[in-house]
Amino acid sequence: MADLKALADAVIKGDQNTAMEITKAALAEGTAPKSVLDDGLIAGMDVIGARFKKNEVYIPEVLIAARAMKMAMEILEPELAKAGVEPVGRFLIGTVQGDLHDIGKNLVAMMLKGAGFEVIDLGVDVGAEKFVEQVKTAGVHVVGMSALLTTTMPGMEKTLKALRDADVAAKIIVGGAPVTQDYADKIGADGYAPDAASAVDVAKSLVA
Ligand code: B1M
Repeated sequence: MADLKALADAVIKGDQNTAMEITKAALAEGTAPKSVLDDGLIAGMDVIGARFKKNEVYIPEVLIAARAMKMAMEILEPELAKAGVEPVGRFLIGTVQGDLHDIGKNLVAMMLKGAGFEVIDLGVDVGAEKFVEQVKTAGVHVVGMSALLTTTMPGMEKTLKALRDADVAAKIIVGGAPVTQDYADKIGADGYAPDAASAVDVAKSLVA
């Protein structure tokens, strides 16, 4: 019987080889792909997310854990698709127009994937029109916008207005170093998260 607790531990330690081996072994012996995902990989990333929030681990540990999860996911994904397992939700993310910072945005994307979301990453310098076009075509549940510059924050308000004007049902989350809950409230966002682990919590609550 595959040890999914050991799989979670391998993700927590960022041990990609062990994570891949256990994933392969679990599938070979008939463990349900959804169980490998929920009880192994996501369980491990949940622990990393909680520790990151409490400042018990830092960005490098999160990136290493996310990398181990990603490697195991490459083995697991085809089996999840065969089994018809749906993602928790579809999340569209991008850094707003004029802004080239992507380290935090990438971290948010990794943590969301770690929590079972399908993530569409539009990259950096994303204009309102592109957000709207993608939300309309990709069946998105949550839109996430990141900004690191006070000068690009108004791009969030502009994009949010364009999304509301386009009458899309997707919920909208904003974040990034200069962004605050007050600002999110002021522009009418559905959610704000100060860090990547909180972004996962907010996204989960919005799709629940
Ligand atoms: Co720039 N930069 N930068 N920069 N840069 C800052 C942001 C700055 C604070 C530095 C400073 O002056 N002290 C300052 C902004 C000042 C301001 O507006 N308040 C600044 C500036 C001015 C600039 C330029 C204008 C500099 C210039 O050219 N004169 C220029 C702008 C370029 C542009 O975007 N058009 C510029 C360029 C760059 C680099 C390209 C050199 C590089 C970016 C590389 C990259 O991202 N690929 C860079 C960097 C690295 C920084 C600092 C040093 C680090 C940012 C970072 O990655 N932090 C930064 C100073 C600092 O923060 N110490 C600075 C780590 C990252 C994990 O944190 O992105 O905050 P962060 O993400 C967090 C949370 O904010 C949150 O979760 C993450 C982790 O938990 N989060 C979200 C982020 N997005 C979220 C979305 C969510 C939810 C949570 O929901 C969707």
